[in-house]
Amino acid sequence: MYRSALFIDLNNFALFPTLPVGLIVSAMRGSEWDVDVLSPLAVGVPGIPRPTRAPVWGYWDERARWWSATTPSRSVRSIRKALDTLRPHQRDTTSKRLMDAVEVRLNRSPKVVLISAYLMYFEAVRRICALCAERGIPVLLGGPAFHEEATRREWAAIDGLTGIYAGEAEQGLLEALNAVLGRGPDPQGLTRPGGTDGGLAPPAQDLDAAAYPDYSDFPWDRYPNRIVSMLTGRGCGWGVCKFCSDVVTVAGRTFRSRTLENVLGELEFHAKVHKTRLFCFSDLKLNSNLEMWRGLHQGMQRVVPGAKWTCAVHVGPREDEGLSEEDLRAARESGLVRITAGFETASPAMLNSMRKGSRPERMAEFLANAHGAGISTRVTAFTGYPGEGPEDLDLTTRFLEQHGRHVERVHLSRLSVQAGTPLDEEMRSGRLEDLGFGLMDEQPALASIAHTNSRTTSRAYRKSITRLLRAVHTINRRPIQGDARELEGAM
Ligand code: B12
Ligand code: SF4
Repeated sequence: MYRSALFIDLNNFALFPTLPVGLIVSAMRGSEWDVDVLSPLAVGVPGIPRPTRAPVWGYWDERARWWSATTPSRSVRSIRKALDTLRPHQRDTTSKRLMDAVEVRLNRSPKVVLISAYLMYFEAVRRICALCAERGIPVLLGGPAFHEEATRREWAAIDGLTGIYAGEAEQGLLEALNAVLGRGPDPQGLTRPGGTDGGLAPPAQDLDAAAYPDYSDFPWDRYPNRIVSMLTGRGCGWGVCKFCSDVVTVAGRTFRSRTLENVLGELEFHAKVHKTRLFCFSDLKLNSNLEMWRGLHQGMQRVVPGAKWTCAVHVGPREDEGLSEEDLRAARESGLVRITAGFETASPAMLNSMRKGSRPERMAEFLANAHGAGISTRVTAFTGYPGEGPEDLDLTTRFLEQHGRHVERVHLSRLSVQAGTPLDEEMRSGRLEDLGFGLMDEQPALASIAHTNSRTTSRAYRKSITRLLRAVHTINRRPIQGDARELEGAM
C-alpha cells in the first residue's frame, strides 16, 4: 500500500496534543491514509516547561536575562547564545532517544514522512531528513512559520528534504503528498529543493469542512491534565499591530471563523472521546467574532457540563468588544476560568505607534471586571519597542502597581522583530534610525531579525526596567486562583 505515512510532530508541548497535527492526521485518515504518529513526549522526551508561579529568585534571574540580552557586548551575546543551545528542550528534539524512535518507525518502511515543525527545530529536521535519505523515503515538511521566501530557501537546502508545504494543510495537503510521491503536479505552496519557490498556498476558506482533529495517537497518560486544544477560527479580527507575527504566519493570514454549531459539536465530541471537560482555545483573539464568543458562553455548559476553559482576547477599540461586566460574568458561568489579554504597555504613545488599538484605562476596566467575575487574568507585555523611553516603562510599572490586584500573571518579554511584519518593513526602510533602532543581523532560517536599540542602553532606561521587573515579579509570585490551576501554563 503506497498510502502509509509516518507523521513526526516536533511541537513537543507537554500539556496537550498538538492541534494542527490532529487536524492533518484526521484529514489523511479520512482519505484512507494509514498514519503512524510519533510524538516526542510518547517516547520519553520531555516538553518545554511552561511558566507557572515565579520562584523567589525569579526577579534576579529576569534581571540577568534582560541584561545579557540587551548589552551591546557581542561576547556576552555569544555566550548567551551558546548557553541557550544547552537548554534541555534544544537538546531533546535532537536527542538520541528521539532519533532512535524515528529509526524504529522508519524501519516499518512508511512510503512518506511528514514533519510538523516550528523554526527552532532546524537541527532535528536536518537529522531526521538524513535518516530518511539513507532509506530513500521522501519527506514533506510543514509548520506555521514558512511564510517567507528567504526562510523556505534556507530550509529547502536540507539534504534529504523532498518539499516544504507553506500553507494550511486543509488547502492542498493531499496534492502535496501525491506530488512528493511523484504521483501528481506540485500544488501552490510546495517548495522543492533546488527548484523555484512554491510561494504560499491561499488561506483555507471553508473551515467547517475539516473533520474534527484526531488526538487518539497522543500520549494522554503523560499529560498532567486532560486538556483539549480548540480553534474556532484563524487569524485575528483586529490584525494590524505592527509587531505581530501571528497574523503573517501561514494560518494567521486574514480572519476566518467556523460556525458556532460546528465548534459546539467538536467540544461535545472531544468531551466524550477523551473523557475531558478542560479546553484551551488557541484562537489568536477569541472575541474577534462576537457571535462565536457569546455563543460559547451560552452553549458551553449545555454541550459539556462542568467544562472549564481558557482563551485570549483583544481589549480593542470597538465600542462592543464583548468584554463588559455582564459578558464576563456570563463567560465565567460558562466555565471560563482563565483569560489572557495582550496588554503590551501602558504608554498611550507606544500603543498608538504599535497600532495596538487598546487604551490603558480600558484595559484596567477589563481586568477589574474579569477579576470581579472570578476569572483568573493573565496579560502579556513587552519592552523595547522603537522610541520607547524610561517614561513609557514607568507608566507600565505604575499601571501594574495600581491594577496588579486584578492580575494573576504577567508574561513580560523583549521585542523580537519577525520577518514579514509591518515593523520589519519599517525597520528596513530606515525610518526608525532616528530612534536609534536598526537592523543588526538577519536570521532567515528563524524568520527573525536581530536589531539594535540604542535607547535601551541608557542608565535611566535600565533603572526603569528594574522597577518594571520588580512589579512583574510581585504579581507572578502570588499563587493562582484554585479554579484556574488545572489550566495554568496552557497559554
Ligand atoms: C496556540 C499556540 C501555542 C500553544 C500550543 C502549541 C501547540 N504545540 O499546540 C502554546 C502556548 C503551548 C505555544 C507554545 C509555543 N509557541 Co506557539 N503558537 C500558538 C499559536 C497562537 C496558534 C497555533 C495553532 O494552533 N495554529 C493553528 C493551526 C491550525 O495552524 P498551524 O499551526 O500553522 O498549522 C497549519 C499549517 O501550518 C499546516 N501545517 C502545520 N504542520 C504541517 C506539517 C505538514 C507536513 C504540512 C503539509 C502542513 C502543516 O497545516 C496546519 C493546519 O492548517 C501560534 C500562532 C500562529 N499564528 O499560528 C503560535 C506559534 C506557532 N508559536 C510559536 C512559538 C515560538 C512558540 C514557543 C516556542 C513560545 C515559547 N517561547 O515558549 C512555544 C513552543 C511550543 C512547542 N513548539 O513545543 C511561533 C512559532 C514561530 C516559529 N518560528 O516557528 C508562533 C507562530 C507564534 C509566532 N508568531 O511567533 N504556542
Ligand atoms: S490584537 Fe494580537 S493577534 Fe491581533 S494583530 Fe494585534 S497582536 Fe496580533
